[in-house]
Amino acid sequence: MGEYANLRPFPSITNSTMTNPTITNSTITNSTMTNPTMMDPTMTNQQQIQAFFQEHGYYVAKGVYSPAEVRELETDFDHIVHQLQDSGENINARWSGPEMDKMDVQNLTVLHTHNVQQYSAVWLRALLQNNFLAAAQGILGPDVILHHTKLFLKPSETGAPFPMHQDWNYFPTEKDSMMAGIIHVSEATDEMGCFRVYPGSHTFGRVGGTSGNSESELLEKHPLSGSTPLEAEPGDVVFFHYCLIHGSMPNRSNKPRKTVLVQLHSGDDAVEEPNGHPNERLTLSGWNYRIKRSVANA
Ligand SMILES: O=C(O)CCC(=O)C(=O)O
Repeated sequence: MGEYANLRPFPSITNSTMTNPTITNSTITNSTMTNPTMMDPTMTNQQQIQAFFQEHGYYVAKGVYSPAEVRELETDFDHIVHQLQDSGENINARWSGPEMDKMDVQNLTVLHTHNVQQYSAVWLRALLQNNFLAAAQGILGPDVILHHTKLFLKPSETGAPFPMHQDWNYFPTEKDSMMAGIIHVSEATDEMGCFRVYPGSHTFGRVGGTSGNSESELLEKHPLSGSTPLEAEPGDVVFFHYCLIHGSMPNRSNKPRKTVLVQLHSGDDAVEEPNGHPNERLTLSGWNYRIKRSVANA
């Protein structure tokens, strides 16, 4: 990762002593996922996260979820995948377009669903976990709103790539605060098709034609092959701004890449309407200053 490597491992943040109960087979067990203590006591670190993010457009938060939490998350990740496979629905979210046509990827797949929190309480609690929220607050401030989540399973050897693109094309927000945190349930090495970025490219702002589905002058100059791989371990979260140019290579390894992307914006921002993308509008911390009765009632 060279000069763009993470500043330092994510610090441990005091956890609330209150744990959430999970009901499994009629017995109540305590989940390892904890409730958020809203503000991170290590403010210095939040300022460092914000400074790094503002300059580079991304931040790799190390060890956000403990090994015990990752085990729970992986169990429910796999459960969701089995339910998807049993559903008979089309669950292959491989992209199309000229950039994909240039790569020989017709037989590759990426398994996908939106909104893992609609399947699993463990995943719902993961969005409220202390370290995750503290890092998100470092970037967005105290008010953090969930837009949607996305599960991606890139199967071993046949995992599809994502062409380079900017995400603002899909759900532009009035103040451009929208960003994502990719929760890594498995490791993601370069060979496994880890997330790749052009550091600092978020400073270009919104550039037209960068959805990744069509030819683009900017994306021609920023090919997947020249991007910086952000390798990650289970429990790490890669945050990135929605104007950052990003994508990923195929998974050519013998291990599956398992991630859940969490799309977030600040509480004083809102998606420009009309917009048909799934939007949960869930306040994960602080306040949503933009919600209205007519929207909440819809
Ligand atoms: O998970 C990845 O490798 C990339 C996902 C992505 O680019 C996206 O969902 O916008």
